Amino acid sequence: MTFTLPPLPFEPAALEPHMSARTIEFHHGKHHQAYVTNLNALIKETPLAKEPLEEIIRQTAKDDSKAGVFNNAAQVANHTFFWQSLSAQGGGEPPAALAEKLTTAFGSVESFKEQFKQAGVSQFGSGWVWLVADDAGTLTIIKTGNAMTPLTMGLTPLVTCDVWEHAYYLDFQNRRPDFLQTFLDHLINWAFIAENIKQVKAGA
Ligand code: MN3
Repeated sequence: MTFTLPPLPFEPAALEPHMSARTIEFHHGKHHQAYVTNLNALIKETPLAKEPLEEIIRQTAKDDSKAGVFNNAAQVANHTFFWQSLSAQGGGEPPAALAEKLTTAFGSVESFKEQFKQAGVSQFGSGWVWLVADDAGTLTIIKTGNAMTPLTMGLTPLVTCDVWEHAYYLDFQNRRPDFLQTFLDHLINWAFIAENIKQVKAGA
């Protein structure tokens, strides 16, 4: 199949002043689009062209000869997930049931935010920071380099923040910690996390 750029789940200016329309337009319209275009070119007239996106990611994850396909396919999926991780109504306090789960896993909501920020700050170079669940429903924070995704690690992603420089350079220049703090305080989509927890096998 030919992949297309999924539309944003919000208007480009909806997240201002926390994330500018200019950042969103470049990030979605140029970067995310480029991954889609590259992926389509790489799988054209190959057996992978018949497969859904997640299957392409799984099939190419451990095959060095398919690194280009993996990187572009995973980046298509990672970005689609990232846009859903953001909300104009995001940030602030999580709903009570989710706050309880975060407190069980991390000690407190504040401690979750600190640990998530620290993981993002300490990711050397480009990558992603994730809240994930394992099959037992245990919540953990992980960071991944470049295009790497928890989908190939047997983990269910619950939320992500993109820490590639292109995600924040126009708004924050080199200040990745400030970008992560803004994500956690104003943009993180708690409702999306709560919805994703329901998909975990253990039911969390
Ligand atoms: Mn990006």
